[in-house]
Amino acid sequence: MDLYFAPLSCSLATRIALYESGQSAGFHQVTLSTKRTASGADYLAINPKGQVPALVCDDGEILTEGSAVLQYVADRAPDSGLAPPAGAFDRYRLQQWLNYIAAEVHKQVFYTLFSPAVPAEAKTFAREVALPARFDHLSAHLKDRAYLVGDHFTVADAYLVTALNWTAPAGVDLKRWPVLADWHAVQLKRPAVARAVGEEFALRAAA
Ligand SMILES: N[C@@H](CCC(=O)N[C@@H](CS)C(=O)NCC(=O)O)C(=O)O
Repeated sequence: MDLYFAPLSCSLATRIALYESGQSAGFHQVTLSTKRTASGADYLAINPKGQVPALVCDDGEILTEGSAVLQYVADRAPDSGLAPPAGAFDRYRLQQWLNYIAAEVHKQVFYTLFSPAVPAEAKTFAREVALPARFDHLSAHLKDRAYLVGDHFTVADAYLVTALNWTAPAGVDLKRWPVLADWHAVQLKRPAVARAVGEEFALRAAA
C-alpha cells in the first residue's frame, strides 16, 4: 500500500490507522498548493480530485475519500479492532461517526475556517454557531465514554484526533470543551498516535 498524504491534514488519520494496526505502507508527501508529490510527480494523475488521502492498494486500485480509506485499512487488519466487522450494528455506528466528522466537523467547520476562499461571514458562522454545536454534541457523547464507538479505539477516533489537532491553528480554545480537551490529550499519548503526529509535525516544520 502507498499512502499519499499532506502533513497534519486529514490523511494523518490513515497514518494513525496504519501504525495502530502494525501495517506497513509507503508514504508519499503531496504539496497541495502545487498538486505535486515530493518526487515531482503530478498528484492529479493519482487523484484527479487533488485531495489527500489517496491509497494505492497492492493490486493497483486507487482508493480516495478518507472514510473509505480508513475502513479499507481497518478491514485489512481485522484483529486490530479498528473497525467493527461488516454487518455488525457497530459498523454502522462507525460510519455514522466517520460521516459526522467528515461532513459536519472537517468540512463545515474547519474547511470554512481555513480556506482563504470562504467569505468572512461564513467563517463567523462556523466559529460561533457550527463549531460549538458540533463540539457540544461530541462532548455529550464522549462524557461517559472512552471512544466514539464501542469500548476500544477505532478509525473514527483516529479521524477525530486529527480534526481536534486543527483547533489550535484555527485559534479555537479546546479547553472550552473540557471533555474533548481531556479526550484529545489522552489519545495523543497513544504510542501510534504520538508517533504519527510527531512525524508529521516534523515534516510540516521542514516544509
Ligand atoms: N472528501 C475528501 C476531502 C479530503 C480533503 O479535504 N483533504 C484536504 C486536506 S485535509 C485536501 O486535500 N485539500 C486540498 C484541496 O482540496 O485542494 C475526503 O473525505 O477524503
